Amino acid sequence: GDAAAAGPAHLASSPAAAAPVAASPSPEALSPSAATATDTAVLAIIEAVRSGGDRALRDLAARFDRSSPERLEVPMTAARRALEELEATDASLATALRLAADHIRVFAELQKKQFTDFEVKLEPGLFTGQRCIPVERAAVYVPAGRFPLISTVLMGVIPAKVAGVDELIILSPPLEDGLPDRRILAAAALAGADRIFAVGGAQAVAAAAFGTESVPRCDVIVGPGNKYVAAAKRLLFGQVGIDFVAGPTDVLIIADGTASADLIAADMLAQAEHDPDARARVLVPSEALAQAVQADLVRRLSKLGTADTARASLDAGGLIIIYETLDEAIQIANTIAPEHLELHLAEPETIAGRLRNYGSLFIGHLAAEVLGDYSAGINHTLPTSGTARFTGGLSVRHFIKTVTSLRCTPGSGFETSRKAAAIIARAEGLDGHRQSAESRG
Ligand code: HSO
Ligand code: ZN
Repeated sequence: GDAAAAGPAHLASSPAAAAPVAASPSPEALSPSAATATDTAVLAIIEAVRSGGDRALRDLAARFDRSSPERLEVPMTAARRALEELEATDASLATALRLAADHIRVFAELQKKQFTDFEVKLEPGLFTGQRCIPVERAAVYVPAGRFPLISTVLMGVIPAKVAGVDELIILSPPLEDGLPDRRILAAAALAGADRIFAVGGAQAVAAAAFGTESVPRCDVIVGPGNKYVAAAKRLLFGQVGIDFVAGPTDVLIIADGTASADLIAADMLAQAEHDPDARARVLVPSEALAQAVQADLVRRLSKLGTADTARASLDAGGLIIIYETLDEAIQIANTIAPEHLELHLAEPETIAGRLRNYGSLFIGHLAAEVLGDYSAGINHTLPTSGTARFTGGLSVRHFIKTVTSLRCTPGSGFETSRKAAAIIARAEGLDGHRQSAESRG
């Protein structure tokens, strides 16, 4: 099909004849190529934190954050006080957060049910088992750059606590007063976080990976962040577990003739306003709908509080693509592997089964991504930059290890397995293995 104009008309992105059917571009932080400038800077930060501990954290905060607090740990009493203040001063936000938290918790509890322990007798004398063990300590990184992502606290903390993590810590950059955003603190108390640290950036990831005098060493670190945070997670993976390496957020909408141009524009802008690097794209069946979306984008941009960022994003990579057949649209969606995939279709269920690469699927005209971002119960920490090809979003599974066990008793199954082991060991030339198996005869 043809690719129509990108972004609002007055932003004059080039109408490309060749449809951009390539996978989402890999941002620098995801690139496996040689060390980038970001990597080099982050490696220096990692090394500083590893060798310098708290002192390095304070130095780095003085360089990169809005303040450098002497005391890195924020007492939970401060978070509980922030929650009480929120209840008093903005009861509707407190109530909305509680409703969101309830939905996220119910959903996470259902996910948890899929993790079951078992031991099965494969053969007489041969018992194999699985146990699902939560990690001891996990960290949720909560960015506070462009916007304070209050909802990200709920999305990280609740699945971890439902998974059964003993200690869940939050890491978030300090504001001018040395504390993270009050609403982040309130959400942390509401979600059930155990400890909070006013530490941000790549240094926060390094602190949780190694441990410092103040910050305890964590087994897993999850959550979104800028390219420095993303690079730190990628570079420290192996030393510590991570959810995935997050890049800029993106949405793809598949529309048909029943779609509302205005709702498409609204949803594209809800994505574009996150970041100039955020990507909002729509697949439409007709030139007429493409023009209508274009017009609605322009109209909505003129009264959008975050228009500057949204316009920058649409200018850089907003796309309205005209498809010929729904099959083609499905193929494009599977190639792009969007973080969020919205189906503005009369009968979305008929194609849902053929879509395979996405972080979250939003089915039908009413299922706006923003409900998933905040309050519907599904997680908003999702694979970006085409990584939905190989992973889903944050869930209880990121906080649970599936470990296995073997128990043997005298019996025919034990005997045949033992003899097979000896034969395979001989073939591999591993004489010690063979002897270990044969010695049990
Ligand atoms: N769309 C973001 C999540 C978010 N939106 C947080 C608003 N707050 C990435 O999925
Ligand atoms: Zn969002």
